[in-house]
Amino acid sequence: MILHEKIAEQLPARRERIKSLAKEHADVVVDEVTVGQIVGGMRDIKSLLTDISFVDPAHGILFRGMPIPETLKKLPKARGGKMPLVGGFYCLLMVGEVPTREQAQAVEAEWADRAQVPDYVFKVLRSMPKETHPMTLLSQAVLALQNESVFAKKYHTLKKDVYWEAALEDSLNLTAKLPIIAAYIYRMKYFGESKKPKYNPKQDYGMNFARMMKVSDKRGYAELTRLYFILHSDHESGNVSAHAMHLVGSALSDVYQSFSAALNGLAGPLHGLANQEFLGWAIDVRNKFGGVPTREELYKFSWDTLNNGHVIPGYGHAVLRVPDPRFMALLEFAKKRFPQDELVRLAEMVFDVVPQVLKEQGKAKNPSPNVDAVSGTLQYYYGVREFEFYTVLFGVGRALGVTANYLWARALGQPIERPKSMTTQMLEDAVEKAGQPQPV
Ligand code: NMX
Ligand code: MLT
Repeated sequence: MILHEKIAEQLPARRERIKSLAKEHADVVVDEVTVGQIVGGMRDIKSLLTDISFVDPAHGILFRGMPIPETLKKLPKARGGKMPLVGGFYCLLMVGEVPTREQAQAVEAEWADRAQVPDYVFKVLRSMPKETHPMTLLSQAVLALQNESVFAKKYHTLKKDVYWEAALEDSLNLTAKLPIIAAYIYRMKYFGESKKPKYNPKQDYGMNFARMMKVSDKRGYAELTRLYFILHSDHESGNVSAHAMHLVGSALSDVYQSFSAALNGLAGPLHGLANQEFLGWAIDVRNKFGGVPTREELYKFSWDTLNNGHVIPGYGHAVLRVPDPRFMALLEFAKKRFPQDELVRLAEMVFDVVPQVLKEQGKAKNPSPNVDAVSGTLQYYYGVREFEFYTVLFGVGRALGVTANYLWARALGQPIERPKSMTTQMLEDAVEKAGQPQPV
């Protein structure tokens, strides 16, 4: 299998580099920690190791060193489309090389072979109350699948240096099954259907998902799906979902247990749920003004949101200091295909007005949009109008990045994560020692 071969080939050199850093250069200082960072959510503390992606505050995401336009350009494309095969992108994340078409198709074929979901998973989903949030359903389905974990089953017989092989099996199995589970949740929850979606090995990952969702591809939903999964895959390791995956995985919990935890973090309104929140906010604007409002009306509406103590969803970021290039890529997709759509025009106007409002308020360090300020708008255009479902789509994409990280963490023998905590008194003592007046 292509991923197995490539990773095995790269491993000796990668392990040597980590060994050398850990043994010979362990005392080199790369960062220092301030009281503000400890009190303020560990912001910007450089303390995680990954080679899968990096977020440059001024330029945004780099997947294996490549910005979005280069990534989309270089990867082999899906048949009849302009967007890359998701299988090729997964290969890039996993092994750090742009794959050939054959290699990309080999990953797609791996997924097709593994695309069966055991009946008990669907049973778990059907047994839940109707109003259960789709992110809860997705997380439960993933946790139910833990029963299938190759890593968990073999754990007692495996030596540490081959953990990654079982992790790769679990990663491929999970990512193969997720589109089926997500589409099942969608059709079950919103259309009352209980028929299990069937993966077609002749179609790629993106087209399979579009078809299983029963969203017509006439206007290019499979293309959006490919782009959507790629853009949402990874955002370095410190964001809540990636970090949750890494943290739980560091206890040698398997891919399913770790990813279920990641999804629970993604389900928070300050993280992945913001796509649902943004679209709800945009629809409120549209309903209140009977369409796209004037700039003045939107300006006042935005201030009212802030004055009522709410955040403006889809705006701001903990790391980025420019408009999120994922937002720009999705907006470009929409403007090329359906520029006149009312919600696209509204998203553009929000992009024009809200940064000014946030700057005037003077609190947000980054007044620009993040990926969530337009992603739901595109889904809505294609007929996926159930906002609550949008974070599930984020989750299917996020699995690609966090499983690649999980795999390399096991391959490189990354240890259990265990930062040190301090008491308030200890921080006050540190302030005093630094010669600053004691806080009240
Ligand atoms: N609307 C109103 N206030 C905001 C916003 C916003 N969009 N963004 C930041 N602020 C406030 C923030 O609440 C904080 O206020 P306070 O001092 O009263 O606690 C202040 O500005 C400083 O926050 P920052 O340091 O700029 O941002 P932080 O790193 O703490 O948080 C987010 C980052 C993304 C959580 C924050 O910008 C936010 O809540 N945005 C809206 C929700 C959102 O879009 N989340 C999705 C993030 C991307 N994703 O997909 O995960
Ligand atoms: C993400 O994609 O995880 C979000 O943009 C949040 C982050 O990077 O902090």
